[in-house]
Amino acid sequence: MITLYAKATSNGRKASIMLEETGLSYQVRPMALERKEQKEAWFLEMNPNGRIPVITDDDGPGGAPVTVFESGAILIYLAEKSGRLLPTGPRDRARVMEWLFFVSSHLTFGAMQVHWLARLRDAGEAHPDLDTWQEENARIYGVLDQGLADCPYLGGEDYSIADIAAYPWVYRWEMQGIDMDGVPRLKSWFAAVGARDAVIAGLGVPPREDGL
Ligand SMILES: N[C@@H](CCC(=O)N[C@@H](CS)C(=O)NCC(=O)O)C(=O)O
Repeated sequence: MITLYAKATSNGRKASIMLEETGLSYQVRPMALERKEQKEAWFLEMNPNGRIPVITDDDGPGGAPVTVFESGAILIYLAEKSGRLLPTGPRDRARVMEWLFFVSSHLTFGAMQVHWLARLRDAGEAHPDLDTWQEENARIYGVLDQGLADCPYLGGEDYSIADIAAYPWVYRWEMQGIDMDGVPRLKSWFAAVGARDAVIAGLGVPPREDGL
């Protein structure tokens, strides 16, 4: 059995959407980030970085249990375990990997800065770096839009783990102050990916009280 330790945040949702897409059997251990459960010793043993998501798989490689942290590593692990959403041909695989790594570094970090700084602003503690990170995040959205210039998905012709990595961050475009009309290809991609049953289901795992 796979156990997902997560909250329905942008990084947590990468893992929950992927689990829903693969149809692998899993259970969820909701994490109370506001109570800093992710910094407790038992959790740090699984992820020394003290952040969600983490998965454990009782039936890992060779039938032995395994723990995986970092959302990008979880996507690759689940793709390889299920044989889904990561091409095996070197050319197609390289394209998926380049967008997965772009999203895992640039989008994940840039959008996260905007989320943190926008929350501070909303709490009345405006931070001078917010404008800089919003500008950088808007640039990253432009790169994603360019990546969709000649194909419907970030990894090429087929939906893949690169799209799953990006979707939960783009899902919060409004909070990030993004003008989606300025990135029309990404806007169409966002509608298509968001219509998938597994994406709709994964966004709600584990359920959030605030409905975000
Ligand atoms: N690079 C990590 C980032 C994980 C991350 O930042 N998770 C956030 C939730 S979206 C978290 O656990 N925050 C709680 C904390 O920072 O203590 C990944 O991709 O998994």
